[in-house]
Amino acid sequence: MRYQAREVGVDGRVRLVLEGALTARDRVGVQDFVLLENFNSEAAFIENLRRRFTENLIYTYMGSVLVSVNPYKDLEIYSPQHMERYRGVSYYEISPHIYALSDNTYRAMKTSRRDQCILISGESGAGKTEASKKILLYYAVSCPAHQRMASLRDCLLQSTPVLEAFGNAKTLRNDNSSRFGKYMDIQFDFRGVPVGAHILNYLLEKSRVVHQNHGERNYHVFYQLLEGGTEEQLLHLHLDRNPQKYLYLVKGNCPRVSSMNDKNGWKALVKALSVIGFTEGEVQVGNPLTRTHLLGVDGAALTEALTHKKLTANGEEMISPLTFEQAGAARDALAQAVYGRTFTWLVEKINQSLALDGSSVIGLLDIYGFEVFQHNSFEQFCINYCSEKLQQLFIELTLRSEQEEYETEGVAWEPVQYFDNKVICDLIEEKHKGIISILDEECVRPGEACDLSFLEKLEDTLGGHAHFVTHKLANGKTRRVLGREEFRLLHYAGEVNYTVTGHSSSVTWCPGALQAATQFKNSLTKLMETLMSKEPSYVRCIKPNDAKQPGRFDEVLVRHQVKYLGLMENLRVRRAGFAYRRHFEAFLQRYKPLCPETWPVWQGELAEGVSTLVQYLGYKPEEYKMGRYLVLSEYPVPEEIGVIQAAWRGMKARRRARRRRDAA
Ligand code: AOV
Ligand code: MG
Repeated sequence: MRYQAREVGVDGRVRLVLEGALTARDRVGVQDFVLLENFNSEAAFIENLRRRFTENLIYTYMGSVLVSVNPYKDLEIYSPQHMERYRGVSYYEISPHIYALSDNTYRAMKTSRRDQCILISGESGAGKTEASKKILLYYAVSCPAHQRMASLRDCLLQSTPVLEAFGNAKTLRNDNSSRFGKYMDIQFDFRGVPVGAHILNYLLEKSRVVHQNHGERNYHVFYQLLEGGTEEQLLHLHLDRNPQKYLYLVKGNCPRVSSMNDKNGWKALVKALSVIGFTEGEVQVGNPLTRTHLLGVDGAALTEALTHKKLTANGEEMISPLTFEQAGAARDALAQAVYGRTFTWLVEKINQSLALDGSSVIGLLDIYGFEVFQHNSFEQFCINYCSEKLQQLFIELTLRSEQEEYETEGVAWEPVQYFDNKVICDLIEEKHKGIISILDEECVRPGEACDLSFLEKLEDTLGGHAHFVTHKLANGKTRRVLGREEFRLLHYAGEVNYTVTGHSSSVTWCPGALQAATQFKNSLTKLMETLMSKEPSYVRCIKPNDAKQPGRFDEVLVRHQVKYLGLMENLRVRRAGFAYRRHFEAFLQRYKPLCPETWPVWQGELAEGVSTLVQYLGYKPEEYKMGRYLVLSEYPVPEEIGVIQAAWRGMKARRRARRRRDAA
């Protein structure tokens, strides 16, 4: 079986394309991995990615999945002219692009009236947030809009600089790393006009507010304010311009990032805040780490609260002073809480400015990507757990259910093997014996629960699990590579050592993590349900090197990602299978105008009508399969809107001609 892409001509007929592109294939590779001759070879897969990357072709399809490699440089491919070019065209007519995926998702929503979602995954720095911004831009700029909606469009676009200023920071992996998860529903009315949006945010990394690892920064907004704020603003806030003067900004010893301009960042933030509708007053007191009067509390009372604790002994209340460390921890906890609430408040305000329900939805998911540092704490644990869940969803939807469907449909099928990371998700979230359950139990235990007893409990319950390792070996000896306060998880994307003791007493697992983990687990479960209820499209982002450099394609690094993302398995399922499927009835209903035998009504058996139609459309026998209830095909049956419209146009023209003839 030879695989070739096809396009739909104006006459509605499917034609083979790529004849021209084939001559250039040697240089630029194939634009869809499904077209790879040697599709079982990982080397060929990576070579195809490399060739395209070298030619600045960062996007490649795998059926309807878009694979994207971070170019680490600005490419001139995102202009309004490019948007125009991708509007209404099918995947195979033009070079792969994030706009093509956005446009196809949009049209699928309009024609099928089913809610859609776009899932963007990949490790930290792979390009998820950039991809999500391009998609948002596409919808804001190229969807039809009416005058009233101009302000919505602005709010939609301006929500990004606000959330990035407060929720992104420089890490060792990414200069603009998202430290919160974001799911945005974009609401469309029945005409396909964007009318509103809603943002859900997930667990912000709060420990960063009080501590940064070497070479990392606190949230962008602090540096932006100090660099870009006017003299008056800084005076009002009692701030000094030099970030190195602040305990909360010096820990990473990294006040500047070469790829960032904090001054411009501040300008963009101020503009965005005013577009969204924040008042001047709100913007003035928005900075949480300043003096007490800005918090609206009495300074002396706050000092008292941060340096003393209330005890009850023998029914009597006593006030006793805290130690220096304890008071520091209390201050840190307060700073984190204030920052966390400020962030939640920002999201709420943004949501108010966007609120309006439509009749259908496109959901956009951009979360933190898998990350490994020298020191990994509770927050990395949550981030990597989230990444596991998203991978699980991908497996569930593309590998498992797809294969199960062939079975139900009675289509002959050679199963494709894949690594199912459910085993790791269970290890983390299972009731009673998962890591989160154990953490919860340890945290609520009366007496002084401590991080090390939590680790012991983990060892007792999970020792021997294939994906969980501590320094203790089964034979009673010690594994040297792991410390006594660490455990290692073998994640789908790699090994990570987690330290259970905090780097400061306010960032420990117990009791700092109490409730946070369970809450996070519950909100992720809900998110997965939301996503499952929609029709998904995927962007799989790949990071080409660890140096954040343009033009560098590190094969070892890329191979590792291709492996753990399950791209080869995904390709095998695509190649062997049929990416597109429709119920007989829906299929006939939609396409019957294309064929004289099925138009205006098909009287016979549904399956027979579908066969007639498919053959008329020029499909070869090996290109589609008839299941029990579904027709399955390799490629979407004629690009929907274009074809149907062409058919209707043709019919109308014929009718007009007939009328003219009759009149004459
Ligand atoms: P991430 O979202 O996947 O990481 P980003 O989207 O922030 O990664 O990308 C990291 C950096 O790579 C960006 O700041 C850009 O400099 C560059 N980049 C990514 N995509 C493109 C592109 N299409 N064109 C040009 N440059 C790009 V994290 O948020 O850390 O998981 O938590
Ligand atoms: Mg990001």
